[in-house]
Amino acid sequence: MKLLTCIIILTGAYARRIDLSWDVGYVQVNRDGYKTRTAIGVNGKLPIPPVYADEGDTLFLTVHNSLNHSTSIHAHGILQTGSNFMDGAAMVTQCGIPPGDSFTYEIYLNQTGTYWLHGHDHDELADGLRTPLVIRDKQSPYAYDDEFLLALEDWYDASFQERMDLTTDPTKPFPPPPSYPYALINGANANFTKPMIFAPGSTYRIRLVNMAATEWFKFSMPGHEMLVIEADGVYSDPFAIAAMTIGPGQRYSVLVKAHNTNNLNYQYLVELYASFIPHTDGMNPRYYAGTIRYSENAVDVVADKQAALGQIPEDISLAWDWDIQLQSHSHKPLLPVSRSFDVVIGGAHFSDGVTRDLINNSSYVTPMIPSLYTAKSIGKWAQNPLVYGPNANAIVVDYWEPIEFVIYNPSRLPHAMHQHGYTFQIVEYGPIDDSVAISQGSNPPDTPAPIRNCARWPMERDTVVVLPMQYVKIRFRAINIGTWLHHCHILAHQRLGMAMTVVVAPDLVQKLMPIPESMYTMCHKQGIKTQGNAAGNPGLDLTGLPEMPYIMSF
Ligand SMILES: *[C@@H]1O[C@H](CO)[C@@H](O)[C@H](O)[C@H]1NC(C)=O
Ligand SMILES: *[C@@H]1O[C@H](CO)[C@@H](O)[C@H](O)[C@H]1NC(C)=O
Ligand SMILES: *[C@@H]1O[C@H](CO)[C@@H](O)[C@H](O)[C@H]1NC(C)=O
Ligand SMILES: *[C@@H]1O[C@H](CO)[C@@H](O)[C@H](O)[C@H]1NC(C)=O
Ligand SMILES: *[C@@H]1O[C@H](CO)[C@@H](O)[C@H](O)[C@H]1NC(C)=O
Ligand SMILES: [Cu+2]
Repeated sequence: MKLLTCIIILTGAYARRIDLSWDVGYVQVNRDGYKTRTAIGVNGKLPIPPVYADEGDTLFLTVHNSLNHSTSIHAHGILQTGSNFMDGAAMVTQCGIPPGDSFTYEIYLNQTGTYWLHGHDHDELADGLRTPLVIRDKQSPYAYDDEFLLALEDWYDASFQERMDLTTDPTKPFPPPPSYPYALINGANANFTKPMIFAPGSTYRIRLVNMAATEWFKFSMPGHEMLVIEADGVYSDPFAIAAMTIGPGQRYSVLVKAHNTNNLNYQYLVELYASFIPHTDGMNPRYYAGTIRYSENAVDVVADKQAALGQIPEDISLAWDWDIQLQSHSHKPLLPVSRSFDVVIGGAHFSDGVTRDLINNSSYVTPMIPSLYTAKSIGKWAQNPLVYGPNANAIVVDYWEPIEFVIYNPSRLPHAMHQHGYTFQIVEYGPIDDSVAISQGSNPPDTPAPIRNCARWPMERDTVVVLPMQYVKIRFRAINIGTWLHHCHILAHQRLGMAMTVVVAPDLVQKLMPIPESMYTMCHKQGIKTQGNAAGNPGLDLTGLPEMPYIMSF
């Protein structure tokens, strides 16, 4: 009895239980000040309040589904060590929560930094189901007096499904006409965000989260020096930057020291843009300015947008490659490599008239059985990537194996590739081989990008931008067992197939990973099997999987 009390007190002192209850349902909202539309909110509201936690806390997130299709929640950047089944990727690690049902995620927050929670079923994040998750340190390596959070979103007139219908209708022109979303900061029109109040001489941590469905952001604080100290929950050595770029899914923290005087107020600048949308004044890029207020009576300095954001080159391939210069604060050495996998990302026109996205010439299709349940139930066959389905784009790796991906992008768009369950080291950026470009129907560039190597202590993060006609080399050690999605965080690309499954140590999944019975129940309620290969059959018998159209041209 005494011992038990003692344990309870000890854990109580160091870790907290955070209980959240989310009723996910439709809401009518005017978020940008221009249009009221149907969106997906929580407890009848949008935005969803950001979640703040402390290192070591456990988040119990009960999700009730009031939508008319299944839903799930993914904690983006949370490693889920040993708890792959709580990762929230629908049809990879669970069946979606059926309409009318509830499920409680138990998420152990043994990390610190800036993360986000978002829907991972039916692209619900694009319609509002997203909010930051901030995990404060017990002891931060950097001192600051206070912090601000800027949650960046893109917001459209139409729902994601309506926009996708235009993209995938073979009778409509491809690509569809450009859409010009507005930017939201902390849930409202980014020009009307609450001022950041600065006290003279204080140091602030500003957390930036790009929660956009498809777009990119630039950020600058003219008149103040920004020191990057975090990328995707990983601390870096301080890195001075005047203007920065943030891809979909990425997060940064910057430290900013306030001036010692309070006679001037300043602005911070945010630009939302997409390289593939024509530049049109006032539409793309969208420009926003927020206030850094020192005093009500101070003179407002209007920032010179061109001088600030103009420092970022218009050429996207020069604008997005600064993160390889970061060094991890932990100073972990570069990992060795046991196996290196080429990952060629791209797009192609298919025989049914639809243009899809690819990894290695294969467009991802969700299996009929969640991949984790296949790994768990299919015995020794789990080592064969084919059992996850020919379009799960699976690779199977061993426990503790240090693996490398060389992600080639022979396309004209940048992609933001996100790995579930891991942070990876960024090792090298460089030009793709001409042969890779030609095999995907692209012309090799006249001036190939130079090779850029990482610093001595490579930075780690969970989402990396792969520039057009370039490759990115990443490495991680496969210490986290389960089935982990690797995909582009531009949601339209993910939906169109730019995804693959990294299966880590299925033998250990079978031995060690318990799957809560309530998760299987959610499948059975929807008529989804929980055993067998991607088609729910034994071994390699994949009969029953839908037939995929074939590639007509790249
Ligand atoms: C689901 O709800 C949305 C939003 O109210 C609506 O647009 C859609 O038609 C509904 N779908 C079905 C199948 O009822
Ligand atoms: C928490 O993370 C640290 C590494 O950051 C690890 O050493 C430790 O084992 C983890 N604790 C648990 C309970 O998983
Ligand atoms: C935001 O305000 C700036 C001026 O500070 C203006 O140039 C810009 O057009 C505004 N953006 C939008 C989308 O209204
Ligand atoms: C992609 O294809 C290349 C070349 O066939 C192969 O080496 C690589 O392992 C494949 N990658 C994946 C992720 O399957
Ligand atoms: C994709 O298909 C093209 C055309 O058949 C081929 O040249 C190329 O090697 C394939 N790429 C991969 C990664 O398999
Ligand atoms: Cu993409």
